[in-house]
Amino acid sequence: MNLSQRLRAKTMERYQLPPEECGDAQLFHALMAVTQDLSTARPAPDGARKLYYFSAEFLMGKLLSNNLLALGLFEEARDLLAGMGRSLAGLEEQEREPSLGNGGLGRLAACFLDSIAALGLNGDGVGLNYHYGLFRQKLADLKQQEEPDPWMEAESWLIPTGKTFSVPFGGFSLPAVLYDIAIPGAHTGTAGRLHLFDVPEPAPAPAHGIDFEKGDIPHSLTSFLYPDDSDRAGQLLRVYQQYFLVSAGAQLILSELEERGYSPETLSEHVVVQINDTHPSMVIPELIRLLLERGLSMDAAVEQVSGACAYTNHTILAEALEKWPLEFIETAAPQLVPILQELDRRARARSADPRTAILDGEGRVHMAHLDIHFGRSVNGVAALHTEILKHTELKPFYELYPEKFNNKTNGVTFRRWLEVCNPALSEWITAHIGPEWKTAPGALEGLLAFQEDTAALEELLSIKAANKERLCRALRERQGVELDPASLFDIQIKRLHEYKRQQMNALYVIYKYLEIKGGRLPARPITVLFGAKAAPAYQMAKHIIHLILSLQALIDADPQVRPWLRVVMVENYNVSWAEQLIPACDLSEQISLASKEASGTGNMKLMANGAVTLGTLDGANVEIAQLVGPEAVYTFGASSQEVIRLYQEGSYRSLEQYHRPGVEYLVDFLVSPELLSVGDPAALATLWRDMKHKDYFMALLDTQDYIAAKERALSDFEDRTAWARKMLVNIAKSGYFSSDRTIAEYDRDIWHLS
Ligand code: 26Q
Repeated sequence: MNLSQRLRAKTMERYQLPPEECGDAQLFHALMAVTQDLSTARPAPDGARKLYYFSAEFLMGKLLSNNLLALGLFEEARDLLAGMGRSLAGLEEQEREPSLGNGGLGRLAACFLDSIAALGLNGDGVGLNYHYGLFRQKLADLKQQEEPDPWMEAESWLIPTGKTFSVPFGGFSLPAVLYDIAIPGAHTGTAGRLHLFDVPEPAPAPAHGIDFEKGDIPHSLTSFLYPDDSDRAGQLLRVYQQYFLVSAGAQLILSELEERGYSPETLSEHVVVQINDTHPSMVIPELIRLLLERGLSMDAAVEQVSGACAYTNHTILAEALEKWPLEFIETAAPQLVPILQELDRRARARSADPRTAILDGEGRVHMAHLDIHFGRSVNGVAALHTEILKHTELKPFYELYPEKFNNKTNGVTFRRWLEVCNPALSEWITAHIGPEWKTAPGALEGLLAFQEDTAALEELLSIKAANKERLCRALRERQGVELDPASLFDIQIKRLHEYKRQQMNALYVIYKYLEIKGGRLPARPITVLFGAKAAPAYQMAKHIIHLILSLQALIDADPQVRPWLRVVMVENYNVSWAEQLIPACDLSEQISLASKEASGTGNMKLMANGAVTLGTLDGANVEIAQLVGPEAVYTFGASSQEVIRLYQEGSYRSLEQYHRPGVEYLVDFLVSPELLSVGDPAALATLWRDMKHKDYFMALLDTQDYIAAKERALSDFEDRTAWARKMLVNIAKSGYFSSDRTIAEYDRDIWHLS
């Protein structure tokens, strides 16, 4: 049966209507069901070794287009719907986006599942089924408000499996109910699975905001994803969540091992567990506990588990490295305490250096240390990041276990981030170099042959223009803002964090605003777009959102500036917004303080869609800059070595930077009468004081350099052919950042599945 016949059979069966007579919602659900049937009918890849990718977050995004593409039905579906006067994009309006992740780490896990499936590797994801996901962001009164985001509907991609495992908490146990999401692999006949655990009786959504009964663990355990913030009240619940995930996941591993006919003594031969940051690190003591229960000695259990587990680090921010009070674990999972104490003893026997201990003098468990001592691989997520781990952050561990350390530069799936989100560019690429890039993104380099082809470059510019118009329509419909598609689209989309320095971009907006006020007009209008959520308890991040929204309001109301400069914060930035914003971007803002952004992955998606990067030499920007060369990227700012030195010496003085010429007046604008008349004086004053006196992430250090680099980019943009060439080089060189390449490296160096 072809897709058209399947769809007809489905709508007749469900609604007794032919597809043409169905509403969008009916048609969406029927197409989802067809897609789901075809995905679940596929077998798992085989192999004696199986990977379990453990992650607290999987930011999957909508799945209809993605899964159709993987099944090889994307074009057929598009044409079929077009014949009925509908579109895939229109139907996807009906799909709710599961927001089971904060940002980069969660989206990386989703890209990895897509690539694992596409490479036909025997591997599944293991995570939690948060009912309200990360909060939904509302922007009102120039502030962020948080609301629950109930994404689950009666019909969704979740498949009940009927499997349940019992998780033993201190004082009670709780069934972990397993749901699966099928992950069809592109260009293979197989499918992987995302396993999501849930409580049997989830609590209903809170009436207001995202506060809920944190004590009611049995019902609220999977209510929300904990944002990366400092909300201490929720920390114990987060430990419960983590133990629930790893205990159920470890039991799933051992039951599958048995089903496959292998004994627990052979765990490390048949299982590999990739630990996505430290959030699932308790899987190590939990697997040891379960192996002890199955009769292994402590030595054998430790050996098997250490041989199965591998750890990925995603951060060098000290405050984001998890250290849980042992007392939390004593409450949530007391049975792990003696195992952790034994592992600490063993670690101390290997190294007398107290910096490598698992339990510190303050009764805290260092989760990363657990992974490094009792796992067989430690990887960073970009070349620079891995070097910093080896020589600075994790130096004592690198000295102890140099052979465990390796780099796996992140990647993104080009299926979602180019083929699905930018069909016009995809077709243009195929028209010029053929379809090989779809299975081997390295083939994009073939585009370099068109650098002098002015007709091709013109087409590239038209595609970008059309994508900008598409974004303008979306913003008009969803947010009621009217933008000028002929302006330059300067885009910064990522979680709100001081180290990512959205505040520095805001200082640029102030600079440009004052220039325009002074009669110095830019060559062309500029639209600065932001998309960012702030963790609910992260006050400074919320003040930065407030600053951006205040600038947006100030400029919108100013007839002198508005034609030349616009600022827009998209509400509730998520995967679906990213799919609209990325193809429409001219200038990609990647301006973190050097050494602080482990990799970045938005930078890669934007590059692949023909945006030119304006960035510091941080994370994967370093590799982007090396690949495209100095003509096709704008880099600026202090180097990671300089920044690391400033931190080590404690010699950064924000006030000195503030008094540098060209900085003070920009910072002082935060408390100017103009801005105070729009925004909240208390919030703006707090932010102003913080920038002057703290500036922990050295925004003022790089501000002038940033402004200069951005001015250069804006002026270069006016040579449209030269700019199109930069776009072309970026697209051509982006193939390296395919997550298919990243996953092939994980397999080659760590997993050994194929
Ligand atoms: C920790 C403790 C308690 C509560 C929450 C957390 C927590 C939650 C999420 C800590 C960190 C995260 C998320 C981190 C993250 O997204 N890191 C990003 O990972 C990307 C993929 O490797 C990189 O590209 C980014 O550079 C990195 O910031």
